[in-house]
Amino acid sequence: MKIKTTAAVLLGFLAPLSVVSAPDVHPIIEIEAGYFFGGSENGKWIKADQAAKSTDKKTTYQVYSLTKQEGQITAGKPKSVDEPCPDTLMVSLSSKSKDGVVGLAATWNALPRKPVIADATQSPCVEAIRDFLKARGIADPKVRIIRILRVDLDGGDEEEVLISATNNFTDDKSNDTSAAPFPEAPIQAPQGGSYSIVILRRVVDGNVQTKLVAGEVYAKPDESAAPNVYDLAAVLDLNGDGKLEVIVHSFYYEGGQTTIYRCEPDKIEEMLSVECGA
Ligand SMILES: [Ca+2]
Ligand SMILES: [Ca+2]
Repeated sequence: MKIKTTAAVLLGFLAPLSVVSAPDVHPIIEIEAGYFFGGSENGKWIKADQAAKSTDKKTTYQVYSLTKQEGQITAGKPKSVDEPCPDTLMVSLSSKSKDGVVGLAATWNALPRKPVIADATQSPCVEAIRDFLKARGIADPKVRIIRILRVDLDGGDEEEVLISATNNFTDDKSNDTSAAPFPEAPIQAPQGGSYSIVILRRVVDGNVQTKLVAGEVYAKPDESAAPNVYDLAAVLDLNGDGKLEVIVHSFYYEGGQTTIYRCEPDKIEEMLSVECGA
């Protein structure tokens, strides 16, 4: 009887210490390989090595694809990928997810406004890509749009438009402006006129503004370059501030990278990124 009382008193005394040490970090993972981006805490972005310290042994992530929530997945604590990328952290996932792109351990809805995949032959978008490439030095651009996504990123009145376009003149025979199949990363150095870009169009002060989120444009051939293909992977609110970030996946013939961009009207900035390549 006496021993029991002592134990209870001791536990009551120790309990508050463990509660104080639990931080409110919301980790983010890439689903395909299990790479660990880091996370956010009260809306602030936390880098991977820092966020990994406050991740539990077992974490439940909400899985999101390009257009919807795909259920949940659990994962262990992040560990180094080791060779060839010891600086990248990864988790082992409880199951596979076919369409899942990003996992987020948080209670807020990361898709408060659903993106809509639009017809990739829309002429204002084709014109916008043509003008963008001309301004980057390609005299007669061969416009090849892969995807057009409409979504209100900031929760204002206007919808924004995201466009991914890639033309590396590889051997698929799709014509200039039709919805092209998803391209492979070429092994050859880029020809002049090659590009792979993700563009954001939004209305700012009554005018349509066109900005590069990520990509590469080769006005001239470049023998030293291994061209990357850039794809619009997801559009999610990953830090809980109500604004959607744009997630871009890029890859070349022996590696890849996935990056979370914050897209404000005045500035597009990289927040967190994971990568691995040979
Ligand atoms: Ca908007
Ligand atoms: Ca956000």
